[in-house]
Amino acid sequence: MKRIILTTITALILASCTKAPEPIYPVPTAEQLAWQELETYAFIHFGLNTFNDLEWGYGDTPASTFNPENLDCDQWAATLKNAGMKGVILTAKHHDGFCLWPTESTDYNISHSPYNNGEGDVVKELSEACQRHGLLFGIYCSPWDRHHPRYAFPEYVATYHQQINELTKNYGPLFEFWFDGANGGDGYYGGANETRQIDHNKYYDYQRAKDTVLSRHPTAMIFGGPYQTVRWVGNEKGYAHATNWCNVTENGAEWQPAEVDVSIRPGWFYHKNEDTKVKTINELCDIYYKSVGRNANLLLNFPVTLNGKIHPVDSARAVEFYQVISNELSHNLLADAKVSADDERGHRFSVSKVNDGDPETFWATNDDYPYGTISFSMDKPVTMSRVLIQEYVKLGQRVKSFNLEGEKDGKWLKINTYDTTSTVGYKRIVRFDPVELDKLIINFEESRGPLCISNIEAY
Ligand code: FUL
Repeated sequence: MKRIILTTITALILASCTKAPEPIYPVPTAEQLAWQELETYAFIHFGLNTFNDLEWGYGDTPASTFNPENLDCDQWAATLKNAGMKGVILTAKHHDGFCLWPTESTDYNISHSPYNNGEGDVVKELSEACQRHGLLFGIYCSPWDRHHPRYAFPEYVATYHQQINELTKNYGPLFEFWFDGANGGDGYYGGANETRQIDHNKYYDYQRAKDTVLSRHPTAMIFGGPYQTVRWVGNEKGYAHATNWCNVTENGAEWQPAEVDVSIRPGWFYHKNEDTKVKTINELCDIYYKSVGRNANLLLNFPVTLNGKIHPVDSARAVEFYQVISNELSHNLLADAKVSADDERGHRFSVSKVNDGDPETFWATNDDYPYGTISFSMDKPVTMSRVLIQEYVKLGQRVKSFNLEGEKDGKWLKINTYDTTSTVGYKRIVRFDPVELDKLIINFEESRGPLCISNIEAY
């Protein structure tokens, strides 16, 4: 008896010492991973364009036209919070050059507008509202400046860095800094009214900009420019590609997760004639599944209106969208299922780790087994239409393709998903027509190395 106990204990110790798979590079930094876990946050486009029915102000619109009558950043923050957003990024300065804070770098700013008798500071108001409502705060400060007389010359670069300096110094913690990719072209430029071109990778001194941001906000992500830590998904329509690697390309050297930026209306800024064009719940849900469900973050834009509030239609739509998604993904049908797999890397990485609710544990296969089949047996049949999978990406993104099958009363079924079943990454959600099953089978067909799967859910 004693010997049996000892042998069992030794076996358990050996099993728990099994080594984790070697990482497959690149892997995320802790900050990038924390950012990926945010999943959804908001954009606010607001500025002179709002008051002049423009998307890209030329840079000559008078500062006096900025005049929101009932600006209410608490209304923005409360709305966004109710829409499940984890943070908000504000256009502190758009391409027209107008600054929403009383900067010392240019007169073209809010203190020369009638708002609050020239005493206003929208960046401050929003950053404080975010703190009150438990939202993270981020800043968009356009590198391109169609107002500044010395844009494209060295003087403007100094002005731009002064702006970055003020914005990173005076408005509390930032979770993301946005360097927009639109650069150079025609503009007012202090009355020159001409076209100016620059080499954006060189002209702005992005190295210094990155150092300024990160020295004060070490956990912030940088969007855009040559030192970005997160990347543009490549369109403004609200979807990530069906095959979406965080390593940019499958063998890319750097971890750069994608951000999907899209507006709840056709435009980024408010236009009255778009009041009837707010995206529908179905469109917003589809955007969610094609962004968050495809291993990307969703940056959903709200164009604040002329009265300084998020429009009631946009606000109701966003909150309802959040409720629909939360309902769809509220009751995990696999939580109590019995799990088995055709390969497992010892006890520490056993298959039961995929539904233990702990993101730090994961099921791993052996080094010579870069694939695997996992099955979930339910006590009684359940109807499902979504499967959610997460890789343990601290060891790299691995899965290249998978497929879904099921069983009902011993009869095999193929599950045809609407969404492609290729890469997984931090999170993948695939949709299909509701199907009743007593067993769900996931075949991971191809992977860059042994599987490391931390979580699987079904709804
Ligand atoms: C683009 C800009 O040109 C648009 O106006 C908007 O700000 C969008 C988020 O990025 O590059």
